[in-house]
Amino acid sequence: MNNVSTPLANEQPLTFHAPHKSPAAKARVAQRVWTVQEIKELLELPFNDLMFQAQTVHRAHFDPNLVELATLLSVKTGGCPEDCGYCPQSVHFDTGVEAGKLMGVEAVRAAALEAKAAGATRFCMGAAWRAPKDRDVEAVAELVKTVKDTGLEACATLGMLADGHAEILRDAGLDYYNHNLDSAPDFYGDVITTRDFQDRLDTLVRVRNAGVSVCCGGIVGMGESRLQRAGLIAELANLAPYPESVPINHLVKVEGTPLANQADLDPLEFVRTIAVARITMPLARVRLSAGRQTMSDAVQALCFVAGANSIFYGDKLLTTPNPQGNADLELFERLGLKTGQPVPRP
Ligand code: SAM
Ligand code: DTB
Ligand code: SF4
Repeated sequence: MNNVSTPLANEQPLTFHAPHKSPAAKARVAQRVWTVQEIKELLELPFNDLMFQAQTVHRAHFDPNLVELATLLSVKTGGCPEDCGYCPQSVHFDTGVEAGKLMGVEAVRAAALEAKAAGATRFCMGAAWRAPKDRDVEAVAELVKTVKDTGLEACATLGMLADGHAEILRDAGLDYYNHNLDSAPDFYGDVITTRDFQDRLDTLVRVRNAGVSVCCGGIVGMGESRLQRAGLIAELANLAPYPESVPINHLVKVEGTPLANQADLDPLEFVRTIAVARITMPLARVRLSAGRQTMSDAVQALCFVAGANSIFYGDKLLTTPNPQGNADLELFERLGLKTGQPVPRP
């Protein structure tokens, strides 16, 4: 288990030096500090009470029937030197994912235009790097400009950033940088040994200081305890300010990874985690992220009741399948959901 030094709920949180675009900051909303215990108590509420609270918070801040469609593209696949136990793109595991080179501008433009035509408003490019080199960041900056030219919001997830990288991406027009905390600090070392929790926090500070919006969430269903799920949400909610965008992924079990045979999590526990993310980060876009392929329509519907207002849309995540776009649009029709960019009410 790694030693981590992260801000606990009642300690001084991370300091940010630059102006940022956080809705909480714009609205000058004082941010509450959450203890892990308080969050665990939320997770343990009777299900109806939890849904009611989450839906009440959601309705106070957002149109409850508006959901964002974000499309993913793996712009650099596989061959990653990190050993994240869930990830099919790590060189440490034999998963059949082939390593590729960074995609070019024209292929990315075509994928972004296709996503836009299908109704997406956000385009997220993922790269299987531990940390991009300077020349990688320059190349991705060109891809960001290409995505922005299509009129879509641009997001990228490239691994750990060094000083100056976030500024280059910001200047190219990047709206969000995705960098997940992934698990509670006291579970992190059980899943990843090649970096520690503090490395993740350091990159988040760089992103925030550059004025790029933060997309940061985690994965549930990796064998963590409920207390550790509360620990993950506490870390996210106590970032100051908390992320503008919070992807809650359900583990996608991939053959060849150490977590391939992980026992199933009760789907209602996943719904509870979404609800608690909504309650503790009321102005964030909370994304029902990876794992929908094996989730029933009813569980997904409960996630929207719990306050999820974003999904990954398109038949592929990075390397694994996602529901077909038309199946998602049919589900939205049945639920009376509209698609668009959720913006918190003033
Ligand atoms: N290499 C970069 C990094 O780790 O930050 C960016 C790409 S990485 C694939 C982005 C995120 O995908 C991870 O932080 C993790 O949350 C998610 N992810 C990867 N494999 C997953 C899986 N099998 N199930 C659910 N989420 C997964
Ligand atoms: C996030 O939180 N989930 C996405 C995105 N950010 C980059 C990735 C999910 C990956 C699922 C496994 C795969 O398809 O390789
Ligand atoms: Fe590499 Fe990211 Fe996969 Fe970890 S999650 S192995 S850092 S691509």
